Amino acid sequence: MGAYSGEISVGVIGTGGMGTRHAETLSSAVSGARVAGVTDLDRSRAEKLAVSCGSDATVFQDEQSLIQDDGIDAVVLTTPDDTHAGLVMECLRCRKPVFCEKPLATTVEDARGIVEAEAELGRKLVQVGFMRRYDPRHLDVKSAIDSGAIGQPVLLKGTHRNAGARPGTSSESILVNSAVHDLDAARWIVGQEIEEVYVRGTNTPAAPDGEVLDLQVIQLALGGGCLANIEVYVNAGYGYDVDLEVVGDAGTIRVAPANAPLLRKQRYASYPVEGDWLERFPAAYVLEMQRWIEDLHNGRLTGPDAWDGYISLLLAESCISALHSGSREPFENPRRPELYL
Ligand code: ISE
Repeated sequence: MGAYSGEISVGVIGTGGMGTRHAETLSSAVSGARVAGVTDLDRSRAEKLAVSCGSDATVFQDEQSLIQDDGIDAVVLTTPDDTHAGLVMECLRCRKPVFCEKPLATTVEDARGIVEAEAELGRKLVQVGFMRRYDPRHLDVKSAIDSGAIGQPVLLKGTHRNAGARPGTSSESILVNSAVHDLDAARWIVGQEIEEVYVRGTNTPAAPDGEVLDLQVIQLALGGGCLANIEVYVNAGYGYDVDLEVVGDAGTIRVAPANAPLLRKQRYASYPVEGDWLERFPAAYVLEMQRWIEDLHNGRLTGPDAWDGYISLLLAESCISALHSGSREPFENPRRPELYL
């Protein structure tokens, strides 16, 4: 990694919403990189994306041939969650930097395997797509906390609502697929590690499946004395909504309410609500890709790493235990290998 002689040739695996967004960002909004390869099970979609990137991108037969190709310097991985770990391991085997959409894996064992393999290599090659860390509205909150503007953080209040659950959603997958964002954001924004989790869930009338606990309330205790209360609701219906407020002993700070201006009309004041994460986080996705490419040129990754991905899955697993047991679960933070200190 590092010392690329010219533009970094990126291969994009998966051409759904996220893969398409990252490919378009790389080819139109980010300097120092180009989309050199694309692959997807749906070949015609991959062909369309290669053309729309306006480059001479190769459409690869499958993920392995893209990762192994000498013309590909780095990989963006946006396939279904349960394929991430195997493909990240293949990137590590080929010594290729990989930007992996969250979650890093779907099991703690697979995530630990990635951390061990990377630590063995002795250099970071993996970044995880926790894009809230690049969202200007979240970054404003983080800067205010870091500058001491609200004093000592004592409570974090989070909301994470999806308009509708995707087919096949289970109570557990909500924690692995969605809540990993909130677990990561909590650690990142207050700079404290989580030490205890407690989760309650309910099956709301909006849930298509009578068993799934589609609204979950996660309570956390963090090491520095801060508590957290986070709602994750995947059938909110009205739109996609991510909100965060941190209460400190000298004030509180909350992410700015919208990407759009406040409209006052017919005795109502309103902001639009986005439909999904692609609409809510456009700036974050550009900053995340731009920074990743700059870091690759500089030879040092600075974004959320395999360790963060691993910890988020360990936490999700503790949340699953808490959901099943109905009890508070202590969370013991494992010792970081030197690479992640
Ligand atoms: C989705 O997969 C995402 O990655 C979104 O960022 C997240 O907010 C949503 O809950 C997930 O389902």
